Amino acid sequence: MNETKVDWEVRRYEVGEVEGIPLTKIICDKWDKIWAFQAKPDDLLISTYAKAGTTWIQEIVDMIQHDGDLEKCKRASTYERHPFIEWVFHENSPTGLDLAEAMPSPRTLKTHLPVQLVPPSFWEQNCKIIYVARNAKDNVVSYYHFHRMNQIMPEPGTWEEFFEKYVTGKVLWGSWYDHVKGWWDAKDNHRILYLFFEDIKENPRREIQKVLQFLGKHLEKEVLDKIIHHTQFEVMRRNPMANYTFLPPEILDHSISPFMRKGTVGDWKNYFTVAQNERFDEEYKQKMAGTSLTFRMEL
Ligand code: PPS
Repeated sequence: MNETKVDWEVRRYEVGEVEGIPLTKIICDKWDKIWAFQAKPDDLLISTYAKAGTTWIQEIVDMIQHDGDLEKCKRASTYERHPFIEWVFHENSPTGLDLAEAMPSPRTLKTHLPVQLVPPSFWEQNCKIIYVARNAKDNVVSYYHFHRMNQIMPEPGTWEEFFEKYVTGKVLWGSWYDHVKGWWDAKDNHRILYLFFEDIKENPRREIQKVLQFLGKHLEKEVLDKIIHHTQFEVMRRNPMANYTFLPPEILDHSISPFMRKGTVGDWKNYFTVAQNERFDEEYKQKMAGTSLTFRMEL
């Protein structure tokens, strides 16, 4: 990937806001262009709150689109295969928009934007969208470790400090609660397949079949078996085109915490204190009151 060869400027991002949602300042500065992004009817958008299983579903979708052809899926890194529409590394590297605009159709794109910030052309063009949600407790643990290893994310502080920022929505891309609920409501009016990390973990075959159906594809059992194998945690962890070792170590320091860290459900139990868990459950009840959306925190 060419832009990895540029002189990376490694410093932690400043944070700004778009309509009350914390985003990196460099994204806020380019917001008008991002909002004006022109989606095409055959674009597929993969949307998630950060650390909800984005890379996992990206690999599953890519394998499906390429009929299980491993070599084709190794043609480029996750970042290049599926442009991250709102992302801006720094001034001198191509933005997610640049990569998307340079890509021939049909394109598969990635976003972490809350539903109200998705560029309107995606709705106008009636694009298909796959959303993956992950339970908040595992999500916050994963996000914390990602901030530790990613040298350009804002400083996470201690686990206790990060936990507070997360539950109050003061992290990049904003409140987990608003994100998962906003997309949940949107699925009733748009072409959105809403999946759960926990379900994919529990039964990848069943969930991949949902993706196949949504994409209008049929694959032979052997191909499906191959996709299930190739997209399991242990295999993806060793795939240099999917495990984020393709970014320079100055940015992602896997020795602090690997990008492919554990890939499990219930790891939060190793981090939440009893007091944090009580506080979390109390707040969770209030914030999730009135929604039909439910999560499993363990399998
Ligand atoms: S990002 O930076 O937002 O795109 O990160 P994202 O890919 O959404 O989330 C990373 C977490 O997903 C886990 N992961 C997987 N789990 C199970 N199986 C597979 N194949 C898989 N691929 C990625 C990854 O390990 C991160 O979770 P944690 O809990 O930190 O391990």
